[in-house]
Amino acid sequence: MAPYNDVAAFHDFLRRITTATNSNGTPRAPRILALCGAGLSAASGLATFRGSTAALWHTRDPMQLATPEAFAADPGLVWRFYAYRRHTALAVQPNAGHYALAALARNVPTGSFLCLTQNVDGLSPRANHPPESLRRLHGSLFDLRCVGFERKGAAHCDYSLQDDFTEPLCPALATAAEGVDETATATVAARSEPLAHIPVSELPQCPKCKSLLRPGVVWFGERLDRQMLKDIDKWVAADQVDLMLVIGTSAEVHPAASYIGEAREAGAVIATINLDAESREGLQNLDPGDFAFGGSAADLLPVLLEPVIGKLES
Ligand code: BJW
Repeated sequence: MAPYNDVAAFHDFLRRITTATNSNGTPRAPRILALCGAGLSAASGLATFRGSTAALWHTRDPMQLATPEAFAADPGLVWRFYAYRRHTALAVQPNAGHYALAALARNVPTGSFLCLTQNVDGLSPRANHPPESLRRLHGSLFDLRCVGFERKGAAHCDYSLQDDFTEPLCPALATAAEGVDETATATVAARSEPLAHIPVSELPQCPKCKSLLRPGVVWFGERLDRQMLKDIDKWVAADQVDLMLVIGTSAEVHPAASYIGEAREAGAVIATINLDAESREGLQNLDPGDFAFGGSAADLLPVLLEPVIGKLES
């Protein structure tokens, strides 16, 4: 058996699944699932959450800010963090990894490729990834919704807004990106000075009910969009999955990470593309026939997917 990091063997496998035929000789569409994480956007200059390229924001752990509890305790602080993230995401460009996945979606029959991204940075849509093959599991930095969205009864408010790229969202958040080097992952360097408190009255407000708006992302303990999860489950259950690409994710967060096991149960060969993929830990969960490519997703994806997408224009 070829070694796990044999690019030629991966190319052969990819050609085999994309040119397969049914027993009656008709073409059989491949079934490819991808799970992407922050590592996909690292080469664009965005920090990851965990691992060696992870970063702190004003000495705070992003994981302590990405919670409903943090927002309830200090919405101004959490909004500052997201204003900074919006600003940084808009200041960088999609990389060759985003473009390669978008090209894969365009070069296989409709419905053959489903790309699940945990990233909220909007770089896959900006690389023109066809929306019908992309599921944004954890929402988007550029979606907003009323805090009343989660409430029941009279306090419920259904206001939400997609793709709002306004900068700054309100005057109080104008300084959130101050002192930021817009191109490097090191930007969120620890800065220990206290941040000025922003009162709720100065934060983005719901135009419908005047409550607070919040970022349209999924925080810990929050439910992912139910319909989206149902659709993904339906896609996975529909037939054998040939290939699961696990790209730039620590695969620590569920339910996203659970799709790796589900794809394996549906017959998929797993191909991991991650800086750490060939470390001892990275190779631990490899089954015979799986692939693991250690390196940057931006460098590896265009090469690995070449049999289907051709050479990416640079
Ligand atoms: C490179 C690279 C390069 C670097 N090239 N690679 C089952 C078991 C245990 C726990 C749970 C479970 N089910 C649910 C839970 C609880 C919880 C959870 O998973 N906890 C775990 C941490 C233990 N899950 C939840 O709470 C979820 N909700 C839920 O399950 O609700 C259930 C419910 C039901 C009914 C009612 C109510 C609720 C929600 C999870 C939401 C996650 N949200 C965040 C924040 C989003 C907003 C924001 O961005 O601020 O999503 S957390 C954060 O982690 C973010 C990411 O999308 C996510 C994943 O991180 P990711 O992308 O993998 O990044 P990193 O940094 O971890 O990894 C980067 C990788 O890239 C590394 O491996 C590097 O090596 C690599 N890399 N450079 C390639 N150039």
